[in-house]
Amino acid sequence: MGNWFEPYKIKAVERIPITTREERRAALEEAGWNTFLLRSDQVTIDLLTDSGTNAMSDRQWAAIMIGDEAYAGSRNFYRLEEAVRTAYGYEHVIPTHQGRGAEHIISEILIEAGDTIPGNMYFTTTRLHQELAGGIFVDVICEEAHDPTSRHPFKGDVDLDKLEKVIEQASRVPYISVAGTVNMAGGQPVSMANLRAVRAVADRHGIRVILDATRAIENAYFVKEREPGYEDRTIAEILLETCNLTDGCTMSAKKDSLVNIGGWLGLRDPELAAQARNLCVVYEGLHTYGGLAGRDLEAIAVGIEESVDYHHIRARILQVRELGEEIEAAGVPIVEPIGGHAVFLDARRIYEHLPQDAFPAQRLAAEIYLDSGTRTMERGIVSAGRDPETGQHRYPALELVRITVPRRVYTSKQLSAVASSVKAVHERRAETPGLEMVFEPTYLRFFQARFSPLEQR
Ligand code: P71
Repeated sequence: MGNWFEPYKIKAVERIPITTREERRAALEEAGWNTFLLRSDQVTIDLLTDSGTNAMSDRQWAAIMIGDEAYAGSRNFYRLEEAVRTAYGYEHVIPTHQGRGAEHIISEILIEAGDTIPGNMYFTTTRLHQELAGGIFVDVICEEAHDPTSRHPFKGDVDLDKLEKVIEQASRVPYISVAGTVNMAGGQPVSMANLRAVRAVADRHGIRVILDATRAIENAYFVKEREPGYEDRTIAEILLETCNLTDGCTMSAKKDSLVNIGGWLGLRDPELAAQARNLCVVYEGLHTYGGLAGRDLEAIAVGIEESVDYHHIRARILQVRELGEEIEAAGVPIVEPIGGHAVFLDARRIYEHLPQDAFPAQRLAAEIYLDSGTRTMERGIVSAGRDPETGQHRYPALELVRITVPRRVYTSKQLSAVASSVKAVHERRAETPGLEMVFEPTYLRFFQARFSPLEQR
């Protein structure tokens, strides 16, 4: 791995709450055993997500002060547009309040009832917007992605045979949905070679490719690290090459771009862009602010510039990897290889005695919180939701807990403490029962579902 260290120094700090086990038990009961329902004041180390939880730089805080809060035509919008054109290469930029705002707009524009959208594994909000627009998402990710033990270097790759078959059988495919890195597969990258092949398939069938660029910079780091021919290319070059293979992208700036809120839709086709700007005013706000303040737009622009810095992205990826290696060294089963934004615990193998409908990953996330006040996230059967056709649970192959690392926020010493906690929870695995779901909301149930613990069988 080589020596790495954080390429920054810390100018402001925030006190974190230290709690007792009794307090955490009470908090968990109150939260229905769902880490999404905990208050952050009850959380010591918050590894729920890397989304919007980043630490901004002094330059970004300075950018906040030059926010131009004009309703229309804010100068910060043009600054963001320029930053996106330079780094991502899309001519048309439509700001949105966050990633799902962009997903909503692109889905509504491109998808007609009965359409099929193939993609390299679902993401919760992405798929939901595709479904709400009348489409059906079909997973065409490579088989290795469903196997937590496979060490394939690019587990985000599309299985080209699956893709061809889906296209052949579909009545219409408006676009191929490609993400890099693939969140639900464990933050796994897609290779440039695979992306080029996907582009070729799309061209042959006259289909668009829409990228989920949310963590495309993390993807670029893996490409530089692992893909022959890319060792000497810069992160910026790889990012641009990635985007050049696509017709547009949705972006949650809350991840790669080192901000706390924001997103955008990038497009090349001026006709589509005009439609998107029009829907933007319906759902988000005028097309030069998209639900964001001018200061937010400026902070994203600066964040984009900082995010392609090699030393930044290297430290980011290697900090996550170090956490994963420490957990793995304790004998805890994790998803291999360690992904870009998070370490994923394999709850299926940890709680071998629990059936999937006893929500093993949900329980594991709760146990880690009880042990140390560390908040993580379920990424398994609860997240997968129900099949809209049959109303039955979807049973995903991966039943995981995600330990997600915000950018520039926690020290490696803090992450080491998290690794020790995971080890302690793992040692108690045999005596841990599952959960029962006692409240289930209609949409994206993982956010608000409530559970109660099952008695030991
Ligand atoms: C993450 C999130 C935020 C989240 C979303 C849903 C459930 C739990 C947490 C958001 C993503 C993402 C990808 C690949 C689009 C979005 C939506 N991820 N694509 O991982 O990871 O962006 O949150 O800005 O609307 O915790 P948005």
